[in-house]
Amino acid sequence: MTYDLVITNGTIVTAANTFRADIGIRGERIAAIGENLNGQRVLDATDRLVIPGGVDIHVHMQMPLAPDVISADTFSTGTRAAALGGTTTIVDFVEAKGEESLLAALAARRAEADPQVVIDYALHMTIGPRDIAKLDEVPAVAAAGCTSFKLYMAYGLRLDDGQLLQALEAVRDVGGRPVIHCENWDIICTLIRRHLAAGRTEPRWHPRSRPELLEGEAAGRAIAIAEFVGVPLHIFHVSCGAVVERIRAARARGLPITGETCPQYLFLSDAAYEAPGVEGLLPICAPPLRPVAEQQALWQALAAGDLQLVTTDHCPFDRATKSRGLGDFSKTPGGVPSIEMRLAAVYQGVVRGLFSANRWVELCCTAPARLMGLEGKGDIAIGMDADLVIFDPHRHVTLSTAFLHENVDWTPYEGLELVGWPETVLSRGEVIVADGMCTGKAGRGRFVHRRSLG
Ligand code: DUC
Ligand code: ZN
Repeated sequence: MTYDLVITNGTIVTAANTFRADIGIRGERIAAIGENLNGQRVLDATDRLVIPGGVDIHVHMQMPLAPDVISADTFSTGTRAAALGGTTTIVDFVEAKGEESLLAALAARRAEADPQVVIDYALHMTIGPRDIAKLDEVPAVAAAGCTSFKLYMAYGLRLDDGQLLQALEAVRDVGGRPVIHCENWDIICTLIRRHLAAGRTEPRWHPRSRPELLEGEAAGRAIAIAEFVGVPLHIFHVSCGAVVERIRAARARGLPITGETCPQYLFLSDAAYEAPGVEGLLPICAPPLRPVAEQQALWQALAAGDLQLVTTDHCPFDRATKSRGLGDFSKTPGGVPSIEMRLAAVYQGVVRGLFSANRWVELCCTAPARLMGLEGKGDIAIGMDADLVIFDPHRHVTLSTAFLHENVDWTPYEGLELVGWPETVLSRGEVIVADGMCTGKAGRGRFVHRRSLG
């Protein structure tokens, strides 16, 4: 039996196991895992780890924040950077405009993404305050393969607690998965007003307007409402121990609550906001970067199972756009680029002896795929999509804007040294990254149609 492609001599790492075997690929799928497999094409993975393609369930490509402010990576540039970093599936967002129906917004977002994506993708449907009147569309949205729903407790899309209740009930009724941005918006607005009125306009006042304690409070409130409704809840971009504690306590009571953190919270701190001029504005994101002690709490939570996965919240803006916040930090578009470095970044937990390579795969590939119902993704088994990464665990890289491929003129990780980097990346059996180049064609990626959870 000859396979289209065989990966040989590698160490396969899944969330559950580590073992030596060849992988035989036929067409788009894994067809065999065994010894001495024959392939028309053979990739030698000697001294390399072979893992499932990364799954990043929180990214914002070409996201419009205002008519003239849009996140800098298109679906084309962003998925190319993702692929080069070993990510083969992303989940982005749909936001309906005004009175636009949710289904029309889904179709429009797919029309933007489909011709551009290099890797496979799915979409979360955002339910903002104007969408509460459209909740009768939620079953049709789920039937269209969009089974997760984004809820905000901050920004213009913020839902009040009554609206949160209604949205969570609608998502529960279709067996969907709500995902949520937890912050206390009323207090943030009051603190920002107070700081600006007192002339405190520099970026160092950004984290002081969005306290850890109240990110924890918002998460606790969201968990309580979800418990009351009887629906699972996934908490986005956990930045601090105050939220970890809420998640841990809820899970200890058997509630289906999950949480993620992101590389920016694991590697950066609020000291970055002290830099002068636009440099201090660049790392503005929400929740904000926290004191360095919180990094330890987050790494520990990943190791202990109190946080279940790592995403990026990839949402880059170039320096010129970020400089809108000069003289008023609150006018800075929020978001940082992380999509390309995520897999290698989390591997540092293995390098530092904090958790196993299996846990790394679980955090970056398997858990996100399972949570989001991305069938065929996030694992290495016969019948799964042949989304695979040959990872060089020994390569030393120093991150820089020049090294990375995100469509921005800066990176918050300039000079960060990592051990381990993806070498070869396959998406549905096609080699799309080799020798540091992405050769996957725009539009080859597919929308992943998901089923409801229950
Ligand atoms: N936070 C950010 O910093 N950017 C994108 C959206 C978000 O919630
Ligand atoms: Zn986000």
